Amino acid sequence: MGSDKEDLKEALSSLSVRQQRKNADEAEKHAFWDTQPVPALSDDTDSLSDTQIGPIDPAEPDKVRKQPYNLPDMFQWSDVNLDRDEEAQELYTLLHENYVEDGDNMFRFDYSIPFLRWAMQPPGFRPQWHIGVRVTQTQKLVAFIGATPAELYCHGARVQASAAVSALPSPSSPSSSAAESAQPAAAAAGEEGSSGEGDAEPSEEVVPGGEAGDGGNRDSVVEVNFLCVHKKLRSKRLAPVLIRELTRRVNICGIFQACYTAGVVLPKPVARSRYYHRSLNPKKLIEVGFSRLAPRMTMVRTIKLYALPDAPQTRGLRPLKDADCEICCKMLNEHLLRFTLAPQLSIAEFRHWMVPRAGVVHSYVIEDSSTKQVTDMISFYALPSSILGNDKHRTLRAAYCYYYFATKTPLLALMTDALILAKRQDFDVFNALDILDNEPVLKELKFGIGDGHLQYYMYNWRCPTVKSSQVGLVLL
Ligand code: MYA
Repeated sequence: MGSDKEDLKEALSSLSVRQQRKNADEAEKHAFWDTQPVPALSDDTDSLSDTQIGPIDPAEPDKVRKQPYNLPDMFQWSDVNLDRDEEAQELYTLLHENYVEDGDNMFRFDYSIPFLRWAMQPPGFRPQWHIGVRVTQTQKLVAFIGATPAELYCHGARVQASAAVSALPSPSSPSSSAAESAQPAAAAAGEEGSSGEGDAEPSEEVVPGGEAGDGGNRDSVVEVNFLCVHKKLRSKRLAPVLIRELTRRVNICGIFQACYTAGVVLPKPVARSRYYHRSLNPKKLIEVGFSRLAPRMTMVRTIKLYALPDAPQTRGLRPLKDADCEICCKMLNEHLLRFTLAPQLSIAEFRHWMVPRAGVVHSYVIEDSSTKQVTDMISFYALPSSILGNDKHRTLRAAYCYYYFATKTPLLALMTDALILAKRQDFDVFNALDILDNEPVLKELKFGIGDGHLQYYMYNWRCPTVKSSQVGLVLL
């Protein structure tokens, strides 16, 4: 017995040595990220004082490189024009075949074309931030990275290059004049775009926030997404070139900060969140290996366990419509101000992100029958995954919890209705992160914790870490 204990002790201590070594290796080996304005994994960001929160590198518009970065010989830059059906289809195919998979390579995100257009063409989007890489000889699209503008607040400060205007907007004016008038340094300096030499053709006109729809340059950051390199071109250091080129094109437009999420751990997460999953169609989820039958449970009992009412339970629930946008934008912004890391939306952005689009985003409000006022809102988006190597089922239909606010209806009731609505629209599973006010409600509603973690990152912004329950930002 004694020697068993000793063995266990030794095994545990060698495990912890190995873990320490692994951590040290992870902390050391980032040939690309160690050159970027991001905190190192070993940096103690939590002891930063308020005055230390802000850009890591100052914005230096004059120093922004004018020419595109060089790609290896066989490749060329090629912006993807999502308005053209052929190009949207090419991007769809690249992602469908090569984008994010789960840890066991059983599922791969399958963003639809309407979803990609929605995700990448919000108000103020810049076509030159939809960066593709093609094989010169065949013109095949083999890599991509995308960015969209946003206005982001973190630890009470507006995330932006210039310290001039950084206070939180007042709750009564969600799209505050402070935010509207902020001008990132390079935009003010009128940095000129250039398509440079060689194979690139980006036309980088400088129109700071001109297309935002409600005036002024509100963009403080870009949200980066859809970084993808074809499976056959992995580990050839193409990703760092894509990231550098995107950074250059964003800097040219006067923006020097970004945020992004990833399943991998890189220097250095600002927040770490976890996925939770609520079975809507447990039989299919078990058949495809997404979930397992719990010990001592039969399929019949499992189906019963996850059964939901046929219709939403909250009186006054209806789809959000265009006329709701102004007031709902204000209410959502107010709600988001409660979180340490969260965006503020203009009305145009709210309209873009929240007005229902079939098969893409589903948003509902609760309207008080006597006052006709909207009191609550809930939404989810549709992001299916391809099921890899299953003969019976090809697609996992997943709904993802999106933005909401609740002033009258308990969140538990709102989220229950979201589950009912998602089930009614034939989704197999409802996913949510443990961000916003989600966590206590998820536990009540029979969500199970997944194995996936999602890290939140900021580029060129130093600040203390944020608890997942203080994250109010949902990236698609
Ligand atoms: S997250 C989704 C990412 N996409 C996928 O997971 C799809 C499947 N995987 C792939 O397509 C490839 O494996 C990718 C890497 C493209 C991910 N974010 O070219 P490489 C670093 C950032 O040899 P590959 C999303 O879209 C890695 O640590 N960096 O590797 C948000 C290493 O650097 P270092 C990543 O496997 C994207 C280097 O790349 C990621 O062929 C936000 C290796 O390069 C990752 N997810 O290709 C991007 N994965 O040596 C950052 C690996 O230092 C935006 N790496 O460890 C930053 C802000 C930019 C704008 C700033 C404006 C101001």
